[in-house]
Order: sequence, then C-alpha cells, then structure tokens
Amino acid sequence: GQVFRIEDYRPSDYLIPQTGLTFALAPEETIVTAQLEIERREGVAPGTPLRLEGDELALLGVAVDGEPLDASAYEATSQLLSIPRPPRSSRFTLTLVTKVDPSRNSSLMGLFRSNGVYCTQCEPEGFRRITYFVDRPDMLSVYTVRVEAGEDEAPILLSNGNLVETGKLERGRHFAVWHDPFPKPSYLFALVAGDLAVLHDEFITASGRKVALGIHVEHGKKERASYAMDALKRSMKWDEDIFGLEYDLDVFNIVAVSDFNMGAMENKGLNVFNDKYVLADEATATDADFANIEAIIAHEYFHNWTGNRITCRDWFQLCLKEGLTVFRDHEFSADQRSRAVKRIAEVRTLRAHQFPEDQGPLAHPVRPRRYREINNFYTATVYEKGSEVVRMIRTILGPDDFRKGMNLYITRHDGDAATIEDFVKAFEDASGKDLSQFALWYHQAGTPNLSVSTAHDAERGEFRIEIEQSVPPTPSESRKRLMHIPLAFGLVGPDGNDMQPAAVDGATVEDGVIHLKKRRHVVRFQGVKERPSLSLNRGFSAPITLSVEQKPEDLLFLARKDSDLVARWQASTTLFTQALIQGFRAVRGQKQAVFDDALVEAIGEIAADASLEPAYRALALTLPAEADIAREIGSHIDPDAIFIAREALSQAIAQRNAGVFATLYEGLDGGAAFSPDAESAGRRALRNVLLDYLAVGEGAPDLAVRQFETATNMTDRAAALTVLAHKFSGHEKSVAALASFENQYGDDPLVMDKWYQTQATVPGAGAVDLVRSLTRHRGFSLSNPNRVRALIGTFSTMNQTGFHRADGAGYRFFAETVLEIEKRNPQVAARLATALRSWRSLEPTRQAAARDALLSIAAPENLSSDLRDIIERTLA
Ligand code: B3K
Ligand code: ZN
Repeated sequence: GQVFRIEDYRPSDYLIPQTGLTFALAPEETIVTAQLEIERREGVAPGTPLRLEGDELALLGVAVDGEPLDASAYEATSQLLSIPRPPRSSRFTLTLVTKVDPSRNSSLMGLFRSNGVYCTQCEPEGFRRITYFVDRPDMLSVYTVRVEAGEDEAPILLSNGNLVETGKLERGRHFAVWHDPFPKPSYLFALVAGDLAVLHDEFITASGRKVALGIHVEHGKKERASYAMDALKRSMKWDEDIFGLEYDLDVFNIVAVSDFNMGAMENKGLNVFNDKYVLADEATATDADFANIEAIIAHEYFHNWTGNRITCRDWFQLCLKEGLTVFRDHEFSADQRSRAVKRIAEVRTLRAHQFPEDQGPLAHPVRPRRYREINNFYTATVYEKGSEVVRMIRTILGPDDFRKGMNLYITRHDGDAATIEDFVKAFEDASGKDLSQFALWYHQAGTPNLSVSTAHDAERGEFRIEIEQSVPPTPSESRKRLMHIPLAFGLVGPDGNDMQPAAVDGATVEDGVIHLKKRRHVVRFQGVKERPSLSLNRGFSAPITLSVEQKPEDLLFLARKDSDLVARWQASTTLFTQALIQGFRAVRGQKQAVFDDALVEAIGEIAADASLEPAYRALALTLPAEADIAREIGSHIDPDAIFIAREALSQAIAQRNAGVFATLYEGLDGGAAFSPDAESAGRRALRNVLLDYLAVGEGAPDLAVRQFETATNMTDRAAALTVLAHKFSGHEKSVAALASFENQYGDDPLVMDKWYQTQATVPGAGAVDLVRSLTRHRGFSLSNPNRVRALIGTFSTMNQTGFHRADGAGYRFFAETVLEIEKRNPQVAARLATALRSWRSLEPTRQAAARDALLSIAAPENLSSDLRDIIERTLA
C-alpha cells in the first residue's frame, strides 16, 4: 500500500469555500447531488488539473457551471474523479451526482443504516464514500444540506448547523435544509434521518445564547438518555467556567445509534454516538457505564472548540485535537468526581493500553510521520499519551501560563487547520519558556525509563537522588534523544509529612518537580537528618517507567502515609506486583508461592481505613490484572503461571482478612435510593471488590448468589454474576445465574453485552469453546461492533489463560474470526487484530502458535489495507 509522509504535505491547488448537498434518501439507492463552489488558490496556474477523491462511488453525472461535462472531459473511477482541464477562471461550480447504497454499507463508514436509521461517519476518510471531494482536513467549507426522505421512514431529518427550512414533497416525502455557518472539514459533516424519539432540553450560554438541546434515541428509550443530557449541560457550563469557551450554534443534537465503529463522533452541532455511551439507568447500566457516558459526552462536546473551530492541517496532526480533548475530558471528570481516583484510573488505562503499544511493534510517536492507513492511528498513543503531553505542558508552565497559552492558541488559530508546532508555539509565546526539548514528546516514540538510586548521609544531613534517563528503541527509531521529563516527587519523613529541604541543584528542582533534561542528574538535599521515603512521579507527572530499588518497608510506609494518593496507590501496586512476580517465579519452578505477612495485613488495614474514600480503597485493594503482571515480567510470559500466582495472593489476602472484609461488606450495604454519583459508585466499587475476595472457602458462592438475587442496580448484579461465572464456572449456581440473566435481559443488546463479556473472561482452557458457541447465540452478530468487542475483543484482550492457551486453539479461533469480521468491517477487524501485538513477549511455544495465527490472517490476497497494515507491522 501507499505510504503517506508528513514532509509531503502541501496545500491543495483548489479550495471549496461552499458545499451544497442534496440527499434523496432511499435504503438501497440514495442519490447525492453535490454543488461545489471551487476556487483556484492564488498562485496556482489557470487550468491546473483538478483531482477529487472517491471511495466505492458510482458517478451519475458531472457538470461545470451548470453545463454537463462530456465524458471525454473527465476520468472517473470508483476511487477518483479527475478533470485534466478545468475552467481557467478562478472560480467555477462543479456539480456531481453520485449513487450510494446505505443498506449494504457494512463498513459503517460514509452513509449507512443502523436499525433503519440513516447515519453517516466521515472521519477520517468517509466523506469520499458519499461524493467525490478534496477529502482532507484542511479543506474548510461552508455546508448547506438538503435532506429528503419518506416521512414515515424518517420523520427526523438532521444535519450540521442550524435548521433553515422544512417542507412536504410528493409521494409522502418531506425535506429539511440545514446550514452550518462555520467553515469545516468534510470529516465533520453528518446526516441522520430516521424514526427516533427525542429528549429535549435547553442551555443558556454565558453570553445569553439560547441553545436547543436534543438527544435522539430509539423509541422507548428516552428516559435512558437523561443522564447523558445532564452530562451535556454540565460539560457546556464547565467549558465556559474553566476555558471561557462557549457554544456557538442555536442547536446541539446528539443521536444514539446501535451500529457504530467507535465511541462517538464530534460532527459540528450533530454528535453521533454509539448508544452504549448515551443510554443508562440503574437497571441496565453499571457505574462504569455512567462514568464513560459522562466522559464521552464531554469529550465530543469539547471538540467543538478543540477539533472543530480549530481543526487539524493533516491527519499527522490528529493528536492536536485528540490528545488535547482527552486532557480536557479528564479534567472535567476530575472536577465532577474525585480527582485522585480519576487520575489513578487514567494511569491504569495508560499502562494497560498505551504502554504495551509503545513497547511493541506498533509503537509510533504521538505525532506520527508515516502512515499507510490512517484509521489505524486512532490509538492509545495519540489519545492517552497525547493527553499526558498536554498535562506535562501544564506542569511545566503552571496553571496560569497554561491557561494563557490555551487562550492564545484559540484566539490565534480560531478558524484554522493547525499543527502541533502551532500549538506548542502558543505556549512558548504565552510563557516565554523554551519547549523545544519538551516537544520531543510529540516526535519520539517509546516509553522513557528513569533509573533512580538514593543515598542518605545522616551525619551530614544530606539526601541524594541520582536519576538516569533512557528511551528504549522502537521500530525505525533506534537512537533516541534526551527528553525533558517533569518528575514530581516528595521526601516523606518518618511522621508521614513531607520534608521541606532545599535542593542543592536548584536549577532542576521547581515546586516539587525535578526537571530532567540531561542523561544523568544528581540532586542533593540538605538538612535531612532522618532518611526519608522517596515518593516518585507523584500525580503521575510523566508517562514513564521507573527502575528504583526501594525497600519493602519504605513502600509499605508510602502505601499507608503518602500524602499524594496517586503515589500512595502506586506504592501498594508496586508491592503487589513484586509479590506476584516472585509468586510467578515460584510457580514456574514448581514451588508454592508464599507472600509476605506484612503486605497481606496492610491490605486489611487500608480496606478499613475510613479516612480514605471508598473508591480509593477499592482501587488499592484491586490486584494488578494478569496482563499488568505480564507487562512487568516482560518476556517468556506464561499466563497460566501468572494466573496461579495471582489466585494464590488473592486467597492469602482473603483468608487473612476474612473477618474485616465481611464486616465491611455488610456495612457498605446500599439500602438508600440509587444515585450514579461518584461517592455512591465508590461504595459499590469497594463492596464489589470485597465480594470477590469473600468468594472463597466454605459456602463460597452463597454471598454472590445473594447479591445477584437481591441487587437493585446493574453494577451490583453484574459484579455478582462475574464472581459466580469466573470463580464457580460450571457450578449449578453459576449456570443458574447466567440463565436467569439471559432470561431477564435477552432483548436488551447493551445489557447482553455484559453477559457476553462475563463469559468471554471465564478463565481457563474451556473459554475458547464457550466463546465459539456464543458466536452462534441468537443475540450475537459479527456485523455489530459492540457485540464483536464484547465477545471477541474481551476474550482476546482480557482472558489471558483462555486466549493464550498453550496449544494455540485460542489464537486459531481468533484468526478465523478476525477474517470473518474483516469481510464485513475492515476497521473493526484491524482494531481487533492488535490483540496479538505483544506476541513476542510470550514463552516460545505460545510465541510460535501466535505467529502462525498472524501468518494465517496475513494469508488472503485481497486483505483490506486496514488489516494488512496492522498484521505486517506486528510481524515485522
Ligand atoms: N474523532 C472521533 C474518532 C473517529 C475515529 C475514526 N476511525 C471520536 C473522538 O475521538 O472524539
Ligand atoms: Zn476525540
């Protein structure tokens, strides 16, 4: 396939200041008439050939300035329309008529139908599946869109911007005309038409603009959209309060559809959502669902400024809108919930998704320089690491200069298609700081490692920290440059309070942050009589790994006392990880895994520490996932041994603390009316972690059975089901719970996804057959991305013992299924295939089996560019 390179960017020869579109919607044959006002860019020679991109298009007609074009005057394939000798005038009108088939569009890019609703997805290159266009993000155009459809089939007709006209047509059809006054790239175009229920509300902006809000969902589901509506209004207010950014149209619509390749899409004034991230009530959604809805509603809304008003010059700049907008939604959730708990959740996500990407064959810089298939670059690196980079800019500048930089970026670039260089420059100009070394975070792939050692000289009252940075090599970047890493830290004294000594190397230390810029730094602190416990990377100030020798008693101390909750959580996680790695080694050596009493006891103390919020305690009690342990071990991974070690630690903790846990569990009993707020969710989270620990020993399933049967919300019910299905797989009580769940929710696909997920993660060799049989379940379909992700995605990423079966059966099933999905939806298949990216870390037998599976996915000759790109890079 073709490789796109950032250095090949050049402005297009022609601009399209105005775009008129008319859609005559019909399920199998939709006719699109595009009227493009074309303008030759200044300095471009008259008559320069015009080339427009297409994708699987059928062209019915072309006219220039109203005159039909002779077939010899243009060349059209399904992928390209080229006019070798366009008018020499500086402006002309190009009219194009194309035909598309929304019903047979299973790729869910361009115009498709989901449960009978017409819907579009254009980012990044879906608009060219609707009409020929200069389909690139720097081609800003003002859109006027006329939508025509049958009144019965589609009473609701939506597009971007404001509604300007509606009316009736012949033969039971009607139309609506929408005009969006803000010039936008084609990837932000959207159209929705269908029979949907609407939840209405309104928002008055800070300057008094009245905005009509609408959330469109399937009939019968309006009530389930009220949490999303509430989250939307809170997002609108928050962006005004925190960033001074107001909404700019008279209407803001959200539509929920059930077939969608991703979470949601920020089309101007018309966000389209995967219904999973809109619909929620206590009976059908978990606390995690509520939190995701709040975050994604906010994320898409925030794009109105960071993405839409200021968009990307080219797709290499994707992190310009995504990293920044993730940062903004993280801050929003932190303000709405518990900041520390939110931050810990972010760290866990980053480590689980971005670190393995950055440390494997698919590693790429936050701003890549090359791609073959842009769809494969909507990655954890671009999104989550991209957000971490923005967070570090704030750490380096401080909140005031950061805000000044944001203001400057927005006033300077409103209406532009901008670059990362523009973004960084705004912060440099606003603060007077030089960010040139820092900008490497955008350009250099790989997770930096800091190797840290300390020494304390009691006599001289000196504490010394020595830090050395390194960045491991990544594909096509073997030599790395030194980075600017802001490392927040604290010296915790014996009383648990932070010491306040002066640093001798003052140049590198500022407000509790060491600014590492060289390979090696030595920082000396004076007046330190007693040896402190060193708290590092507080608040997770930099997305790095640490190699540091810390005494277990120091870590235990930090796990109890560190005033920074993120670092405190990190201390208990590090202790768990070390214990689990030792346990893993013991299991591999045919020995019994044994664990330190002090650790096992400390966990009981943390669980019962009422000074800590329950949500924090839930996190501190949660053992690292099997995949986390595998990542820390790094190579020769044997998932079965990891599983055994983890179970052993879990049981040791459960046995030692059974009494405390049981008392706590009963004391946390909800009772009160359900509320999705963070505090209540935290109590449920702690209670459900305890439930998991309590499911051992005599009468083990009973507590889970009781919770399953008496639960008054989905969080508690699903948690109990998971304990039963995972710990008592095959047990009559587990089988009964699964059957009862299916019986109750069989007609609710979003709830059934939880049922698929729970079974996809049943540990052990039996999972492959179970998952295979579930692909034939009446509610399952390989064409629906949510179903595929719930069953196949979950199995391949969350079921370490089932997927990584030593005989390779998990991989073979996976390869077959990926190829089946690819026939329908290449993007979803390509995303799924990344589950094998860490295959080289496996022990040799599994490694060979995984490689065979990858080769079998690569075998078909007509593989999509999406899947081929992933597989080739994974095998390279
Ligand atoms: N911008 C979209 C993602 C589009 C993905 C295309 N493969 C959603 C978001 O990040 O807000
Ligand atoms: Zn986004």
